[in-house]
Amino acid sequence: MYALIGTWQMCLTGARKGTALLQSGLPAGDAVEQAIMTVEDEPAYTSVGYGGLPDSSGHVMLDAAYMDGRTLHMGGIMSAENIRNPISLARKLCGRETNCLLAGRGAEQAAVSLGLPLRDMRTEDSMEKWRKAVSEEQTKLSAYQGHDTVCVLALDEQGGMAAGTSTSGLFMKDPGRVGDSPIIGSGFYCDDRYGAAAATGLGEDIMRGCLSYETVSLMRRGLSPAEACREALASLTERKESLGEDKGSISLIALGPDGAFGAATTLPVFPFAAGRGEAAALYVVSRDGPECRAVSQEEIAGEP
Ligand code: SD4
Repeated sequence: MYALIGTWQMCLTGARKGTALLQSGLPAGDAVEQAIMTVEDEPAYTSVGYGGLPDSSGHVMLDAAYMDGRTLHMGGIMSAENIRNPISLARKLCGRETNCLLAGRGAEQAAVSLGLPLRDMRTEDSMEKWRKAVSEEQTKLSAYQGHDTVCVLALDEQGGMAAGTSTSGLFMKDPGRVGDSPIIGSGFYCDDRYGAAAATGLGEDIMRGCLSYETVSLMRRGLSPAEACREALASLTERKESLGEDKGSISLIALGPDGAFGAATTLPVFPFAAGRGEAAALYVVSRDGPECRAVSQEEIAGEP
């Protein structure tokens, strides 16, 4: 059985490429990398890769990670500029005994020494949005304003699992700000004995609950991927509410070693792409009802 799940509607084309690779017997890592690269290369998706939205100083700074569920090795980059495909660099760093998580200039230098292409990730459109935000003195930062992380989890026919994330983080973030996406246990986790999980939303909140590790840990204790997502999310949001905070903007996806998938969200609608033994299709889950359901593209037109 092969399976794949990825965050947001923007992931659908990449997710379909990923499920096609899995169907042809390729490893989970290839499917994760291909699915995420497809989103990174598309400038219309302004939250990931090329055309990503800049930080407050006008630089597109990227966070990404990759984890191999067989070895528990991870690789990642954070606050890194000019990396054409952050997921590919993260995957290449995975497996190193040391120096697997690189920040800033070091990540850029690693891309060069590993023979990966660099690219100016700014587009006219992304710089226009930045200039407008500067002129309007925009200071409030929030997730989900056209700003979402692509997270992909895959299971291959051999039982191997992998997880990946890629994002340009919050629009107008402070220079050097890092979210959950390259942080193991928060933005992603993958252990092919129990399953994989990943998060999108406000990284500062996601990290408080180590939500991806928590989700996999609940799967280890026997919860289904959907139950584990709901339980991990509820435990953090209840705690936040007990502190007088709102639930925040958080969504979780998870995949089990049997190919079962699930998701949970604090949003009215959280779209994702998934396929179990078949090509990926679109699904949604809502904070108002726990069940994930298949939807058509028309039904969720206008959603991220
Ligand atoms: C971050 N989690 O940098 C990312 C952003 C995101 O929906 O996923 N926004 O905090």
